[in-house]
Amino acid sequence: MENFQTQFLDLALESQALKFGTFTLKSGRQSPYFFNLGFFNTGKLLSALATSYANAIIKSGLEFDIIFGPAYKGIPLTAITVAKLAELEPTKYGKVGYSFNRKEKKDHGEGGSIVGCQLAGKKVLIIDDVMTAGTAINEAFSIIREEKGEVIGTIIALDRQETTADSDLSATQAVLKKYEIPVISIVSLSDIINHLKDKISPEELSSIEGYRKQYAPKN
Ligand code: OMP
Repeated sequence: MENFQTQFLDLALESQALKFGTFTLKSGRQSPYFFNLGFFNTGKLLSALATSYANAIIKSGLEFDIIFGPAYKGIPLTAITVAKLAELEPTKYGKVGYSFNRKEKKDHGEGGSIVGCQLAGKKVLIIDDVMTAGTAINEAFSIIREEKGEVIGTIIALDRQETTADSDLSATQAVLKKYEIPVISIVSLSDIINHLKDKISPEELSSIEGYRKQYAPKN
């Protein structure tokens, strides 16, 4: 694992963004762990979070014009990540734009549902927090297509590596198959298990292992 990944996981534990217990997911599944990126809620944590996203993006080598953050949680994510990329590699990323959607269309002023850079004709990287079944990402795709942008990839903080409701593929594999674009992540469930296996209780570890097995992709 890279430094930015271990630092991210240590901060996730420290800030309690990563919790163990019993949680009901958006999909209705009962999960023994939950990752709430909203707990990265101070300047120090946001700066570290931005560094993690930026490093994962730099490592991926993806080329894009704009980072799009779907409302609401994606909005601060695009802002901090675009700023951090420009700080780390100004020549390559200094001109990358940021953009997000409004949940409700504005009918006065400049109107429209996109704030920041317009997406038409641009290569767009979507940024989001967690991918479980991929529902949130499908919505972002529709918005960008409507605006005539070209999605070239997705970056998320955590890939939970779970199968979607209607296939044997994980949500990230399903996105790759459906849209032919990569989903990159700062960390995955495997990274959580590898890095934290000595830091969490044997009971917590065994329920996470059991959950992983239950929803593991079939290939
Ligand atoms: P999908 O849209 O099904 O991929 O689920 C991802 C969304 O679920 C995230 O954007 C969160 O709103 C929420 N979520 C988390 O934030 N953390 C988790 O660990 C699990 C979920 C979830 O409900 O699956």
